[in-house]
Amino acid sequence: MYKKKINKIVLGTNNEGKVREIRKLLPKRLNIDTPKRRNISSPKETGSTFLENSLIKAKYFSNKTGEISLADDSGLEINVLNKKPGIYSARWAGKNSNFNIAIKKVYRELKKKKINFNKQIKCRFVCALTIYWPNKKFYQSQGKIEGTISSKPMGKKGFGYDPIFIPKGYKVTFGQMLFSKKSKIDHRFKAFKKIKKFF
Ligand code: ITT
Repeated sequence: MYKKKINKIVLGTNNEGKVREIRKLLPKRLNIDTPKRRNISSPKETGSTFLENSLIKAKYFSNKTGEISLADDSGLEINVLNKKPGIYSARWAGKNSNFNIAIKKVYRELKKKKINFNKQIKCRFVCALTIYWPNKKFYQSQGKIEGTISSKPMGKKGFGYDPIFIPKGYKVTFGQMLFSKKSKIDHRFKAFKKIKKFF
């Protein structure tokens, strides 16, 4: 099964930011479809880990379409918040996926813990990817990037929590970084490197 390169795929995500970034990681020759184009909404994420939730999504979209699906479950883990928002990263933004709300919540929760921004607030982005074939076989990978939370949101590039995440070794947030740079160091790229062989 794995010997044959994948030519066609349904991305198992309804997040436009992810669609944009995953598209750029995949080869140009690949035929890429999206649930949005087919009017399929996302399943409930009932898992307790990134890997479980990415499997739920990949399996769901493959079953719905009869195609091979690639799904991403990702999020931001903040050490002093006991790894929250973690798998709840999207849910912190509410029904309308408003990341101003999610980012405000991060600062509110840090304030509750009386966090001093002179100290580094350690965190990481995690990305779990699952490729699910219609014959029910699947393959998973995970990638992480360590970093810190910036004292205020900076930059308008990227999506989600990018304006508050400063990757380790850098002085700017993902929100200030060109995608051509982010996409060579981030959690999604690291997870994708491990499944690249299928494409
Ligand atoms: P799908 O389930 O349809 O893929 P979602 O937004 O609900 O979309 P997740 O459950 O995986 O996806 O939530 C992950 C959230 O974590 C996502 O909404 C982003 O806000 C955030 N996130 C993940 N990767 C990110 C990145 O590279 N930059 C900024 N935020 C990111």
